[in-house]
Amino acid sequence: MIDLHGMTSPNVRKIFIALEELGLQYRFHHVKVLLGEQFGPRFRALNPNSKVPVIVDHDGLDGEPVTVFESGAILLYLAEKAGRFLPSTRGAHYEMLQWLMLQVANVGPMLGQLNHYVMYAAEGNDYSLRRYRNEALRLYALLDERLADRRFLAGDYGLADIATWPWLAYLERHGQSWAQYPNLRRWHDAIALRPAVTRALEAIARIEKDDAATMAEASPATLDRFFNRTGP
Ligand SMILES: N[C@@H](CCC(=O)N[C@@H](CS)C(=O)NCC(=O)O)C(=O)O
Repeated sequence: MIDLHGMTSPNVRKIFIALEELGLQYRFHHVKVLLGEQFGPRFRALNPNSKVPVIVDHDGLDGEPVTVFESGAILLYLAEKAGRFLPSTRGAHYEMLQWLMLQVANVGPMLGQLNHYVMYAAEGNDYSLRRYRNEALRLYALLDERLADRRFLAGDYGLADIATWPWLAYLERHGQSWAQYPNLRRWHDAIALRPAVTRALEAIARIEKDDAATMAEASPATLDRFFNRTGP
């Protein structure tokens, strides 16, 4: 059994999708990040970086319980556990890793920063907004270009696609239209039709009320801490 600690954010969605795709049994534990639960000693024992997602596999690869944080590392762990989504040739393996790393190092952080400046930063953010919007648009264009002559980001459908797909939910909120990115749209819509993705989205919908309840409870002070406006 695998315990997944998280909320409904895109980095956690990746893990829901992977668990469903790989047919691994899991239980979900909601972490109240808007209230600062990730900074407490119980959560920091799982991830000293105070971020979700985290998994605890009680039946780890070496027969011992294992804890894994960082969504990219979790995806690789789950793929190894299930013996799927790991390409068999070295060339294909590194091609997959490149696009997985590109998601973890670029798509997530840049789109995440743009979300922050579009949705939450009220004052004095023209420079930041412009910078992150330009980076996000560059990445949307890069993904669209990559998908011009292939169905998936790296070989067959796999970890790079699973990692990237949840982030595309923000494309329209970032002022973009799907018509601008026809290849990305085809890829996005094909993945949305996968039964495992439907199951993952159903599981996520069931916990949306927990995120909403946490948001309702959050105070200006807990939000300041969550957004790291006041420093460590
Ligand atoms: N690089 C990390 C990023 C994880 C991350 O940023 N998680 C956010 C939610 S999507 C979080 O836990 N935020 C709480 C906080 O920053 O205090 C990963 O891919 O797992």
